[in-house]
Amino acid sequence: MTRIAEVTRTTGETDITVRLDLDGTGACDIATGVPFFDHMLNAFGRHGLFDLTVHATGDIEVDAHHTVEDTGIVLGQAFARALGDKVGIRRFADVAIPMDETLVMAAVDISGRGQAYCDLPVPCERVGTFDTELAVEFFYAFARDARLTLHVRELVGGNTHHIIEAAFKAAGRCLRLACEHDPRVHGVPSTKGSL
Ligand SMILES: [Mn+2]
Repeated sequence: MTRIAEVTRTTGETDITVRLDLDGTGACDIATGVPFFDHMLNAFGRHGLFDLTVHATGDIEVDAHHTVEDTGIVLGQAFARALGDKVGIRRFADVAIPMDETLVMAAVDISGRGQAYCDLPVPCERVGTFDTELAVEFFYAFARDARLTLHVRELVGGNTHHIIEAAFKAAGRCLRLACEHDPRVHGVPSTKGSL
């Protein structure tokens, strides 16, 4: 069974297409018009071992807010669709990713309830042209539309680029583990029988 989804969403502010293969090899084709965000989505896909295409055009002449948040929405929708009935998945995972002096953890439950909890303080307001407060906006939008529970927590922070990149790597790796099939799991991994 392939776990692939393609979602396109067009609004007055953004036009976004995401193609996702949960069982890929980390092959990414990312173009959002926001260079640091491209770097983050590449890290997410590469370390999640997802094949991920993200093509976004947005009103970045205003700022990157709509583009980043709406990409989170569309990527979340693609995850929910690709996961399908969730039969045989691990469901839970947690990882901590170091980047030199920085250490960020992510924990996920493919719960069916979309919610993110982020504690990701950063010393700088910008990395390149990227407003650093947008990182958590992405995670909130993504988790809501993927209908999963995501915690992202900075354990030790230093450089702002490192903190945000470690968060995206941790989220990607964590989602890989939670979405993967566990051969010992039969059916949907919930005592309720559905997620
Ligand atoms: Mn980097």
